[in-house]
Parts: sequence; C-alpha cells; structure tokens
Amino acid sequence: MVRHVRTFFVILCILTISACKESRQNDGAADPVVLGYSQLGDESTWRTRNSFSITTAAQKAGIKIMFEDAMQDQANQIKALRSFIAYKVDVIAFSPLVETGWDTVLGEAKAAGIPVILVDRMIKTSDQSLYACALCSDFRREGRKAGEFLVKKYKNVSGPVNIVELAGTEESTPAIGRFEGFRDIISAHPKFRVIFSEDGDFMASKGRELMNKILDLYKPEEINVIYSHNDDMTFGAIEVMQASGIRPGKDIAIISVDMTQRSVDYLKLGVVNCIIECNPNSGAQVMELARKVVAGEPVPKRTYIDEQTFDEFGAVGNIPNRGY
Ligand code: GYE
Repeated sequence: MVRHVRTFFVILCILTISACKESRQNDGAADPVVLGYSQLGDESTWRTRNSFSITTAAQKAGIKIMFEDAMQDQANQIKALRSFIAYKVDVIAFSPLVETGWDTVLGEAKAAGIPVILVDRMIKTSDQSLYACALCSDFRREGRKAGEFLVKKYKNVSGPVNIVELAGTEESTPAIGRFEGFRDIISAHPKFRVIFSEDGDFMASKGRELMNKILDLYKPEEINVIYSHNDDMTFGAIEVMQASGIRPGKDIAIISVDMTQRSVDYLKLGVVNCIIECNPNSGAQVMELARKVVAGEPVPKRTYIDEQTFDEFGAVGNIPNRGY
C-alpha cells in the first residue's frame, strides 16, 4: 500500500514537472532546473531537518525537485537514482547511505550526461569523475573534537577511563569518521579504553537497545563515558539510564554529535557534557551547487560545512534556538 502511494507520488511529481516544463517552453521562459534528490531515510532528527532544508531551499531557488526517501536501504537509493536518469533530470544529488556500491549506477548517470552532487556523506570510488562535487561535514574532525573533550575532562585523572561507543550506521562516512577521529586523539592516552563499540544505526530505538545490552554486560560504575555518534541514539540511551537510576552527565559522562535542540537543553541541564555540532541546513548550498553544475560553472570538488562544539567548560546559556 505504502509502495503504491509512493509510486503514485513519484508519477504525480513527474507529470507535474513535465507539465511545468512544457508550459515554460510554451511561454518562452527558461526551463526550471530539475533536480532528482535521493535522501537515505528518516532515521534521525538531523535527517528530518536536512530533508526539510533541502526541499524548502529547492522551492525558494525555483528548482523543481523530485525527492525520494530510501528508508535506509541502498537498493531503494539505487532504484531512485535510476528513475532520475530515466526521467533525464538536469542534476542528481544524493546522500549515500554507505560508502561503497555506487560505481555502476553513477557510471549510468555519467553516460547519460547527468552531473551528480554528493550531499552529507561520501562514497569510496577509484573514479572521481563519477561525481561533480561533494558537500559534507568533516566527520573525522568531529571525532577528534570528541576525543579532545575527553583529554580535557580527564586531564587530572590517571584512569582507566572506560568508554562505551554507540556508533552510527556501519560503513557510512559519519560513523567511519567519528570512530577514526576519536581514536586519532585518545590513542595517545593509554588510560582511555573503549570497552564497547557497536552499530546503533543512528536511531533512538537502537540507542535504547544498545544501552540495555551495555547495562547487561557492565555495572554502571564500570562505565565512565558514553560517546554517541548521534543525538537520537543518545536520547534512547539516556531514557534507559534514567529508568535504571543512573544520572546521565554525572554518573556517566556523555558526548553526543548533531546538536539538536533537545541535546542543547540537556547540555544546559548537565545531562549531556559535550555536544559536537553537525549541521543539517545544507539546502541553500546544495541548490547553489546544483545551479552551477547545470550551468557548467566550476565548483569545488569538496566543500565542508561550518560546525562548532559546545561543552560543559564553556558558556552554554546563549546558544541560539536550533529550531529542530
Ligand atoms: O549525524 C545522524 C544522521 O549523515 C551526518 O546521519 C549524518 C548523520 C547524522 O542519521 O543523525
């Protein structure tokens, strides 16, 4: 049923865009740019905001968008990319769920002369000509910031400092970068020990599951720190901790990535100790890149989004409302 509704929606989208293109041609005005956008899913607060940013920015920029949600399934994303190619959109943008497995479909886009923009996550490929440009966060840097916070927080503690890690979707760029960047820093300090690290797919439900598992494996006093690759998993873990009488932020320190409003509120309350921003508001930049690649203008191969870190050592009172 859901599938039928989605198919209907895509067809409706195509018809609307075709009608629009024709009417534009008839009145002699320039065609609007048509962008095929494959979002990887709706797994987190970050992602919902990112989809909102993309779709509203398209509307504002006068770009016709065909927006498809792949529901965290790479096969769905590949199917969406193929439908965009069949439709002959002017440009494709997508957030790749994982890094590998894109060469064939991107080769098809290239053969059809459709430029591709990577948004949010990267791909691993030996052929860099398969995409025009990429706009994403510096995930390794985010991981390093998490490590730097711990170095600062535990500078007068001899250790061991036991860390449990709630990791993001396996093989995805943010999970890889946040994992590796963190270790870039803590590996220089043997007192830091990651005693648990598992994939929670960036979802609150899995954060809950993982935290229950962790508390089956360890006594709360054996855990010093939770390093969570995103806020939603953090929220799930916090709920489990609170239900078990553990005081998050006090009995166990928490580092979380994304910086949604709820995590800012938690930082202010001392429930979370450090938040690393990951900015989902990339819509306007995506539309600008889309216009440029369609016009054949030069674009940087890779653009990083600006981001900040806030922790218990700084002033947190004036953090502006995030809006999501
Ligand atoms: O941090 C997480 C989301 O790829 C940067 O994916 C994104 C991550 C984000 O599910 O909340």
